[in-house]
Amino acid sequence: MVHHNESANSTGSVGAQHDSNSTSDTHKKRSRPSSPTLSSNAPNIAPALRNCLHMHTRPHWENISLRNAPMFLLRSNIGGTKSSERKAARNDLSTLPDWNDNVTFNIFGKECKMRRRICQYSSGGNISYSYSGLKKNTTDAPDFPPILYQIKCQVETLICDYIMKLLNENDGTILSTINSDFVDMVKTMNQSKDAKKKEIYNYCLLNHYRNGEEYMGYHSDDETSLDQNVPIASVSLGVTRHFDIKPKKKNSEGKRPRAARIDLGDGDLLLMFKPMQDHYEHQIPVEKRVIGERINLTFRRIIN
Ligand SMILES: O=C(O)CCC(=O)C(=O)O
Repeated sequence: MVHHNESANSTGSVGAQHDSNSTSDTHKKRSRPSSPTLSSNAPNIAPALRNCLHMHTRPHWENISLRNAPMFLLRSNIGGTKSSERKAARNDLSTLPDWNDNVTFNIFGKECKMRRRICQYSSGGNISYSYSGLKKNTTDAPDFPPILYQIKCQVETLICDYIMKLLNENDGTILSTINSDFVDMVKTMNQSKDAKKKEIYNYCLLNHYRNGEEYMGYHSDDETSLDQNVPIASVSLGVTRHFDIKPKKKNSEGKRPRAARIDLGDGDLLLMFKPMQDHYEHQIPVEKRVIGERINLTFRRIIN
C-alpha cells in the first residue's frame, strides 16, 4: 500500500550506507554481450540519449541488495552522459503540461496537501493507477511524452543488456537473487522482433522535489495493480537526495531502525526487485540544507 505521506525523518548523513544485511558487489567488468537492444526499434531517440546508449559500453551496476530486497544501482547514466544533457532532460520534464501541484492525501483521516509536484504518464494513455491515501487519483495517465519515452527506452535497454550479460556470463550469484519470471520475460523480449513486445514498463510516476524541504514519507510500492515480477526502475535527475529504507517488521526491541541510506544523484538508476516491497518501506527525507531541485521517475508495469 502506498502512503506517499508527509511523515518524513530529517536526520542525515552523507554517502551510501547499509545499516545491516547488505551483500557485496559481485559485479565483474567484462565485455558486453552483443545482444540486440530494446531501443533499436524506438522512434525519435534524441541524439544525446542515443549517444549514451552506445558510449557506456560497460555500464557498472552495483549490487546493493539487502536481505529480501535485491537492488541494483547504475550511477550517472540516465538522460545523457554529460550533466548539461541531463539538465536539459530535466528542464524538458519539469515543463511537461501535466504536473499537479495541488494533490491532497488522507493520513489518519486528516486531509493534507502534498508538498511536492507529481504527474503520471503511461503507454497508450489509458492506464490509471491508484494510491491509497491520495484523493482523486484514478484519472488515466496520458501517453508518454517524447522525453519520457526516450528515457524509458534507455532504462529498458540498460536493464535488458544487464540481464542478458548475466545470462551470457552464467553469473548465478546475481541471477539467483533476481526473480526468474523477470529473467524469462527479458529473454523472451530479447528474442522478439516486435517493438511492442519489448516494452517492460507501461507507466511512470514523476515526483518533483523543488528543494530540500520537499519530501516523500515512508511507504512501499506494493499495490496489487503493480506487476511485482517487474522491478521498479527509479531514475533520479538533479540534486542528490537521500533514499532511506527501513524494514516493515519490528525488531526484538519493537523498533524499525533504518536499514540503509542510499544517496541518489543526477542520472542514477535504481532497480528494486521483488520481494523488497513486501519487506521494506522507503522515503525521501527532508534535507533542509539541500538547495536545488530533483525529479524522480519511477517506471512501473501495471497489470490491471
Ligand atoms: O523520489 C524518489 O526517489 C522516491 C520515489 C518513490 O518512492 C515513489 O515514487 O514511490
